[in-house]
Amino acid sequence: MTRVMSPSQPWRHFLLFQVVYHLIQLDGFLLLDGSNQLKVVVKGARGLHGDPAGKTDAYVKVSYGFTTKMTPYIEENDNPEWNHNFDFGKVVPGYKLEFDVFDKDVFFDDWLGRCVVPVSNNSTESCALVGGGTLHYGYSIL
Ligand SMILES: [Ca+2]
Ligand SMILES: [Ca+2]
Repeated sequence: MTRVMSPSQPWRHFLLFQVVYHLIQLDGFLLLDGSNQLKVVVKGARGLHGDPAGKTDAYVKVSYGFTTKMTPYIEENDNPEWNHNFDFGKVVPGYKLEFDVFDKDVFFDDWLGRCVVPVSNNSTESCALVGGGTLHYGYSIL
């Protein structure tokens, strides 16, 4: 008597894993291979409150899709000026640009707030941070 092998549970999990993995890969590939050039500038911030004693040691993380970039941090300054340019290369439009502002500390950096903007055309903007203060930035997508 012949026994027909049916896919067992682990095998199905493996197939599902393969499908999800390739979808993630595809998304990453599309992001790299997009048609629009995205450039971002982190200008500066005003009125940050990162440290109870002393001034803020601020830096900004900028994310688009799966890509995250970071400014250097500026020591002891509640009004830092980065004027830092980021070239995200060719991207697929439609994602939101995220700016997260942090205060660098010895052990755990403080998160000071986030700005989230849908990317369309070119813009210079600012946004209020939950931790106090304002972030100034710009972007262009061509
Ligand atoms: Ca702090
Ligand atoms: Ca600090």
